[in-house]
Amino acid sequence: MVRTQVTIVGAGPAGLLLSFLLRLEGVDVVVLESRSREYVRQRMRAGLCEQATVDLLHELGLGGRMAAEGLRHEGFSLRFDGEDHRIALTELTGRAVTIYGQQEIVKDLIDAHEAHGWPVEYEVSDVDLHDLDTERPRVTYRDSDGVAHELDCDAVAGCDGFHGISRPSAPVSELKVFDRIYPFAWLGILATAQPSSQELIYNHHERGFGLASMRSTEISRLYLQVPADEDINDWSDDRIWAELQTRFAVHGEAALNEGPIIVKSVTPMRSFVAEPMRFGRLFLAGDAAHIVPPTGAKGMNLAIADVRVLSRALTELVQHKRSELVDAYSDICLRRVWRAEHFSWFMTELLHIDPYGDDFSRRVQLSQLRYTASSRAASTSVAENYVGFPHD
Ligand code: RFL
Ligand code: PHB
Repeated sequence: MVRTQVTIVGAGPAGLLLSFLLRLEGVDVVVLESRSREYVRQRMRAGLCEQATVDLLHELGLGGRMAAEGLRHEGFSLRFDGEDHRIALTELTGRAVTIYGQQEIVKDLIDAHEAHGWPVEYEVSDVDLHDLDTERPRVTYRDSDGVAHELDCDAVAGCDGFHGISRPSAPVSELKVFDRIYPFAWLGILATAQPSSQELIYNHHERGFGLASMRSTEISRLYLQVPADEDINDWSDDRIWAELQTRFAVHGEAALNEGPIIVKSVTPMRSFVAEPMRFGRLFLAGDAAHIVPPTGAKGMNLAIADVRVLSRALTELVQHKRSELVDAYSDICLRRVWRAEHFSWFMTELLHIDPYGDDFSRRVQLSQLRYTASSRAASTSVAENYVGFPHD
């Protein structure tokens, strides 16, 4: 049995940032990750960082590459009826967002760990959590060679994403779950093609929603609304480009630059919250506790906000034996989580075509789009939520 203070399950953005913050405070940490180092560094996910996320990474000395390679965006476009309506984020809120891939943040965090000599255990299996309702929980697992280990700790941070083992380790009766499954998914591609616009385009079209994002001035990241059970094999590259050009057309003209597709995948859409984000000495953070549909670009930003609160709470608990902050952890985080849940749901409903919608829902949707685009009050509300709220 090995003694540590905090066991972190999962080395995505939540787990790695929590490990970084706790280790800066001198807390003893073990990080367990089921995937390989290479897989974690390459996994393609989010792209958009809120101002508070960017500020935090700079504060921690982790923002060097982001400052050089990230793209600061001061607005985005709502496109419907083939016309663009700019949401002037910075003019309306004084803040901006930054395009910088989640896997770049993950790489920066892994590089920082390695520079400090802080280990992460990759390719572990059979992670199991025990005695979570006591002050000395235990974690058992097998390392990459299949050798069994046992950790004795003060707290476990469940940062293992939506499909991890942490949330299901709490008794079903202790967590209340809220969720919504949408009748559509996103087909996402990464293409070697210059973005056709300097800003993101959220495009509402009668054939379905589309999003034109980017990873750099040379790489486009594009998404299409497709049915929930869509098979990626039904989408040849030609079919994807044809559908994108139809949905993004301006006055009937093709409006996107095309290029070779490097990656394509289908992502289901859901909203999900587990309350509270704690059971005994198990603390859930990031996607392990909540999921938002990607339309609001909130998932990774929420994960980062959670672990910022959690790192302070766990430091107080394990270094100073004070439990006020761990007791407040779930309530503090859930306020931000539910704001993001509402905004992500709102943006999803605003922009997608509901296959079960009727003429009434279509008319009110179009009215809300026009109102969002034309009213300063409505666009300010969207902009304020989109750039995100300051950390507590
Ligand atoms: P992650 O990233 O899923 O990391 C969890 C880690 O835990 C590991 N793991 C385990 N390890 C040990 N034992 C087990 N039993 C384990 N089970 C799992 C996994 O291998 C993994 O390494 O969760 P985390 O850290 O909470 O981070 C959350 C974000 O990844 C997620 O919210 C975002 O990607 C969501 N998201 C977006 N968020 C934004 O803020 N802005 C965006 O622009 C944005 N766009 C998106 C997105 C997510 C998308 N997809 C693919 C779901 C766009 C898309 C298409
Ligand atoms: C992305 O670039 O992957 C991205 C950007 C904005 C979103 C979702 C995804 O709302």
